[in-house]
Amino acid sequence: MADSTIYQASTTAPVNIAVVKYWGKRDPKQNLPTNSSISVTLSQKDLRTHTTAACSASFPKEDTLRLNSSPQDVSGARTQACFRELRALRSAVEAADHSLPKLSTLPLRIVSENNFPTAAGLASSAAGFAALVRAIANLYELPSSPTELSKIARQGSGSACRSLFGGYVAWQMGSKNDGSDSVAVEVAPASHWPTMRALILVVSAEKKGVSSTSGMQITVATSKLFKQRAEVVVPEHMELMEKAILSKDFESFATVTMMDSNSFHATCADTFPPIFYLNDVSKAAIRVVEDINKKAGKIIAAYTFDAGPNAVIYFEEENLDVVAGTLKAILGELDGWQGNQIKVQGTEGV
Ligand code: 2P0
Repeated sequence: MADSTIYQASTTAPVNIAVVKYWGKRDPKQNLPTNSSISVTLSQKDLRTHTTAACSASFPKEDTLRLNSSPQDVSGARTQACFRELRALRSAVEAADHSLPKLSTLPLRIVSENNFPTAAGLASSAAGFAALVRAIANLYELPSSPTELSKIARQGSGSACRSLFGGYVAWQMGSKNDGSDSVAVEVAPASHWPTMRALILVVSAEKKGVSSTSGMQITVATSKLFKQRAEVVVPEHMELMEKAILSKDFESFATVTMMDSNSFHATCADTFPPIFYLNDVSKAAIRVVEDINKKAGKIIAAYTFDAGPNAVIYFEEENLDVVAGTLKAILGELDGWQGNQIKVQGTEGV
């Protein structure tokens, strides 16, 4: 009789918001980027994916994935790459120890839930693939480090490699063609800078018009500004950002964050046909942050925007009232206003 044991493991993964942005692939198949990036991991209390991975000989033969109760297509190259690589690692472990159950040959059943709206453009693919990879790695009891797993999560979605760590995380672009050095590493744990906060302004919860994957491909192919960004601007921003984080220099952190967001959206506007992710409310948020900083006489808040109109505002806890209060007073009638402070996620529990 076939063994009907169900093996399973669960995990959660947080959302990360880049302060030096990933935009452009030198190898679209493996998600190898044209530049390095740095992100801040947000608290799982507010934004996270919870995933359970299970396998059993009693399951139907096909691998399955449900996200927020809806069946998802797992036949895409990205999900398949994650399944394949994790199975290969488990298979090597099984080959070294014949007493272990042969989980690598069993069908997988993955169940994921986000505690935030998937459609809101809040980096759901980053938390999603990070949770999927770590849940299966836990199920297979793989000894892999987060940096090792980041190589697999990267193939699911580039930004997912950074969600395997808490705190401040760099994705080193690497230079090898096989992707073995394109990995995420910790710059500093959240505990290094415990006063850092993020505030999310959901300007629009609609799905974005141009997906990141196709948008960045058109940028690489058509924008002349892009080369300057990838080769000159980002390397400079990476160096300044790492220094700002390590020395907890908020003004420098904020300046680079805002300039890098602006540089990324400038290359989007320089794409042909142009890509516009910011709308009038996004631009109003930029002006409010500028006013807050002008009134304070120093930089106490920083805006950043990904591939959509929603703003993430970074600030230090002591400035919560003035930053959140001013933004709310001017923009607070928005449907998706999320005025709660969001802490930076610690490494513990990640
Ligand atoms: C980032 N973004 O660094 C940048 C900033 C959007 C703007 O990473 O094609 O969903 O799956 O590798 O990771 C969004 O791109 O793209 C992204 P794929 P991904 O966070």
